[in-house]
Amino acid sequence: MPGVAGFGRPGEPGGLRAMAAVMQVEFLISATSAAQFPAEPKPEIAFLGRSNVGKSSLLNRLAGNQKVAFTSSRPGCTQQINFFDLDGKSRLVDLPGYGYAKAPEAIRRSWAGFINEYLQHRECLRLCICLLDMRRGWMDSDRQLREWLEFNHRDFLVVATKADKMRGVGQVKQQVEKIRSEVPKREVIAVSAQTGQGVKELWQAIWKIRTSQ
Ligand SMILES: Nc1nc2c(ncn2[C@@H]2O[C@H](COP(=O)(O)OP(=O)(O)OP(=O)(O)O)[C@@H](O)[C@H]2O)c(=O)[nH]1
Ligand SMILES: [Mg+2]
Repeated sequence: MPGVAGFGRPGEPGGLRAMAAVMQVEFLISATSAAQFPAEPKPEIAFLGRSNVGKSSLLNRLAGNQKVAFTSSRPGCTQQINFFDLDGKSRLVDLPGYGYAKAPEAIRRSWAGFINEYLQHRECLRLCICLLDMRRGWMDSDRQLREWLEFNHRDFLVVATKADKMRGVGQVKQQVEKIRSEVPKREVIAVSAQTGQGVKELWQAIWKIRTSQ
């Protein structure tokens, strides 16, 4: 069932709200190898981050709180690359998380293989959304990913998740500044899949990519 991407309260002004009312997010395919990636080239926006950081939950929130992607409190929930159609014009891509130490070695190696294949060779990948748990900030595996993206000239922005777990606005600001200090030239957006905080800003960033083609 497609999710209608929505945010904001009735009566809120602005084109973004109108845009949200017409954007459809619909599951397309779960891929475990490059051969299964959708063939038709459309701009793709990928969600990257450690296991359990909240990639799939954020995608559901973007889809107007519909359960288009599976989520779990157990790390390692997403084990395929999941493609979602965005209004027939672009795609959202939910990737398995990294840094899940308990996953068997063979599984970790196979994930690394096809994630690498996707990130390295996918020509229609336009934007990587790198998620960090706001409580933890940058961890070594996140830094490795960041360096890899920079080296490979992949465009990315940083999203700090689970803002609702902070003690108020002051702590959110403090954590975001700490995260931003390592990427001063990048956009950093604080979000909560639970409350919807930051979803509008994230849609704006995605919209820019979709319309810059
Ligand atoms: N409080 C709170 N919990 C969240 C938020 N986002 C995700 N969670 C919880 O964090 C856990 C992991 O969420 P997922 O969305 O499955 O995480 P993921 O990054 O997709 O994980 P993998 O698929 O294992 O890589 C779940 O228990 C979610 O309910 C948030 O914004 N606030
Ligand atoms: Mg997931």
